[in-house]
Amino acid sequence: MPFEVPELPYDYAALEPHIDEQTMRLHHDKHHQAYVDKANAALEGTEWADRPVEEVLASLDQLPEDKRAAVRNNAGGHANHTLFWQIMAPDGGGQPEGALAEAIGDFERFKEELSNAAINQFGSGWGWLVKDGSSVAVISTPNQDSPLLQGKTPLLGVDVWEHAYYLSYQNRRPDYVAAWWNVVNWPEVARRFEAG
Ligand code: MN3
Repeated sequence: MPFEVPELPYDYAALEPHIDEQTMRLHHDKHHQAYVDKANAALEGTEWADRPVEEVLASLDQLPEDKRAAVRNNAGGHANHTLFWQIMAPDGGGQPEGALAEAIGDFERFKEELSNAAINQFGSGWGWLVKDGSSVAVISTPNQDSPLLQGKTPLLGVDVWEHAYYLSYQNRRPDYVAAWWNVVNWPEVARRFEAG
C-alpha cells in the first residue's frame, strides 16, 4: 500500500498558543502530503513500494541509485512528520518519567542540549533525541534526513524548517523551540523508548 498521511491525533488548533492552527493545517495537509506524494511517485513500480517507511530508509543504499535522493528527502519527510504529530499533544510538556527519564539524566541539561542542536541546525532540518544502542543521544540532521539513515531510532524530534514556525514566530526560531517544549507528549516518547 502506498504511504498515506496519518490523521492528526488532535484538532488543528489543539496545540495553540504554542503552535497555531494555520501552521498545523498547512504543515500537515500540504507539506506532509507533498512528501507522501513524492515518495510514492519515486517508489511506484519498485519492489520497495509496499515496504514500511522505516525499512525503506534503513535500506536506502539498496535502492536504485536514481531513486535514492527522492526517497531520502520524501520518505524521510514522511517518517519524520508521522513521528512529529505523535510526539506532540495538547496536554504535553513537563518531564519524562521512568526508564526514559533515567536514560536522559539531567533534564535541564538535556533540554538545553536539544534546544541548541535545533536552533543551531543551519538552514532546514531537525533536532532529535534518538536511541543509539542501549543509550540515548541528541543529534541534529539537515533537510529531511531521518536518524534511521544512521541506524539510530528517533524518539523525539523538533522540526526547524521555517514552514513549522514562520507564521507565528517569523525569524525567531529560539522562541518556537522554547514554546515547543510545552507540547511534547512524553508518554509517547517513553513508549517509543521502551519499544525501540
Ligand atoms: Mn515540516
